[in-house]
Amino acid sequence: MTKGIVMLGAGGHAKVCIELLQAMGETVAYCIAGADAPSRCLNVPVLAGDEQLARLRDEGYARAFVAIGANKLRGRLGANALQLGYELVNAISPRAVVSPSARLGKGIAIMAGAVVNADAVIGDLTIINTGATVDHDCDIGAAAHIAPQCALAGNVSVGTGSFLGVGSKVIPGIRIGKGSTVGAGGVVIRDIADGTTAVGVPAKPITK
Ligand code: JB3
Repeated sequence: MTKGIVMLGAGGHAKVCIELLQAMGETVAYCIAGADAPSRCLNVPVLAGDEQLARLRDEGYARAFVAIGANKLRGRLGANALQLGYELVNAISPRAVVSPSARLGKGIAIMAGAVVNADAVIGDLTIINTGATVDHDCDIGAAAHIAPQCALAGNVSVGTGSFLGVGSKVIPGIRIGKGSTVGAGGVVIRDIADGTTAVGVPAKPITK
């Protein structure tokens, strides 16, 4: 009997990812959270402290999923799980539309209503959130977060660890650097450099 998935995180994002995995027919055995851990997350028991990850690995658990919205922390915890010998699974809603030619990394979340179109590339540990659309030939880096209802036209690239806030729109061919943020509702019509926050319609840099 294959042991269930070990999930890192026990907050709102974890609730959504538990339901994604259960809809895929998977079992989430435990959530591992920080010091503020609740006793359960939906119907899953919660353990406190990341040292539990190694203990569970020793007990034979081999598959993990990082369900934490903070990009840097998700990236770090994902690397830690891989180092311990876990395989990172993907959580993809049966109600998402993912092109057969799209190339998906590991530890990815694709929520209900999301669309990932032809030849798009989605990096490890990235979130394509509820109803977001990533069109043909987009290249989304690792540990990025495309928030709900974002719309990326064709050939858009988003760097590692970047965050596109809810409802952001990006015109074709735009390059958004790594570690950058687009504020909610931003309309991106020019490239955004690494480590930059841009807001508004059209989106303009407010910090570098
Ligand atoms: O915007 C949407 C639709 N979802 C957001 C999501 C993408 O990000 C959501 O609204 C939140 O903004 C955020 O969800 P998340 O990450 O679940 O946030 P929160 O509810 O604050 O839960 C954070 C979880 O991470 C808690 O269970 C913490 O205990 C846990 N945590 C924090 N640090 C940690 C650590 N867990 C582990 N294992 N290790 C840590 O170092």
